[in-house]
Amino acid sequence: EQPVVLSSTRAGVRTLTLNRPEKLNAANNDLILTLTRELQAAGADQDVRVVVIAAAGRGFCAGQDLSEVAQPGQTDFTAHLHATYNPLIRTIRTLEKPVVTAVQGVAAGAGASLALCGDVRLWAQSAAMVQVFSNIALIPDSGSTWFLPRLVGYHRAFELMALAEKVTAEEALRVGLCEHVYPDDTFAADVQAYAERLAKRPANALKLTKQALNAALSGTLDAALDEEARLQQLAGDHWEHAEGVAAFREKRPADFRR
Ligand code: T3D
Repeated sequence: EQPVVLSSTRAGVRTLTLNRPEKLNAANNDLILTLTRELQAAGADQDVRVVVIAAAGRGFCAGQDLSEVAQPGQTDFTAHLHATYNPLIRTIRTLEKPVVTAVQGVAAGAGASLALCGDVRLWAQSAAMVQVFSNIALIPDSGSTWFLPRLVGYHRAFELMALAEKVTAEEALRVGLCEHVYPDDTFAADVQAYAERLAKRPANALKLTKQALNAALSGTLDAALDEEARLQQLAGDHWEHAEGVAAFREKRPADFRR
C-alpha cells in the first residue's frame, strides 16, 4: 500500500506530501496521525530548517474522509477532534521551525484549516479554498474559526462559512489568505526556491519570532512587549546575532547555516 505521507529533504527543506490523490487527499486517521508524527520528526531533526506541507495530485486536501466516518449520530466528534486534527494544528503552530503550506488544488473543510495554519502560505494559480463544512451541516473546525476571522474579518468569514463559496487564488492573495501565488507548471520549483530562501535565514531568530507572534495574537500589547523583551534576550545571546552583526560590519552576507 502507498504511504499516506511522502517525505523528502533537500537543502534543509523537509517536504511532507499528502499522498491520497485519488481522494483529493481526504484526511483519514492514518493521514492525520502520520502527518503529525512526520512534523514532530522534522522538528527534532537538526538537518531540517523548514518544513513544507505539499500534496500529490489535483487536490490539496478535501478535509475529513467522508467514506470513513460512522453513521451520522454515532460519531464522537469531540473525541475525534481532540485525538486527530487538534494535535495536528497545535503541532504546526508550535513547531520550532517555519511551516510552509503549499496549496496546489482545492483545500476544503479541515484541508482549508490546514492550508491556513502554515507560517507561510503559497498557492498555485488554480488552488482554491472552500469552507465546505456547512454543506454537511457541520461547523468549521481544525482552527478555521480562529484563523479566518483574523484574516478576513468576522463578516467575510461568516459568509464564506455559511455559503461554502470557493475562494480563488486571486482573492486569497488580495485578502491575505496566502502570501504568494505561483503558476501551476512551476509551482513545486517555486515552493522549493522559497523554502530554501527561508532555510538560509537565522533559524533560532525565526523560532523565537514564531513564538512571539503566536503569543501576541492571543494577548494584549502589554503582554507582547514583555514577551518581546524576554525572547529578545534569547535571540541576542545566540551565536546567530554575533554572526549577523559581524557580517554587517564586514560588509559581507551573514552565514546562518552552521
Ligand atoms: O471529527 C470529525 O470527523 C469532524 C471533522 C470534520 C472536518 C471536515 O473536514 S468536514 C468536511 C469534509 N469534507 C467535505 O465535505 C468535502 C467533500 N468534497 C467536496 O465537496 C468536493 O469533492 C471538493 C469541493 C473538495 C472537490 O470537488 P471536485 O468536483 O473537484 O472533485 P470530486 O469529483 O467531488 O472528488 C474527486 C474524488 O475525491 C471523488 O471520488 P470518485 O467519485 O472519483 O471516486 C470524491 O468522492 C473524492 N472525495 C472528495 N472529497 C472527499 C472524497 N472522498 C472522501 N472524503 C472526502 N472528503
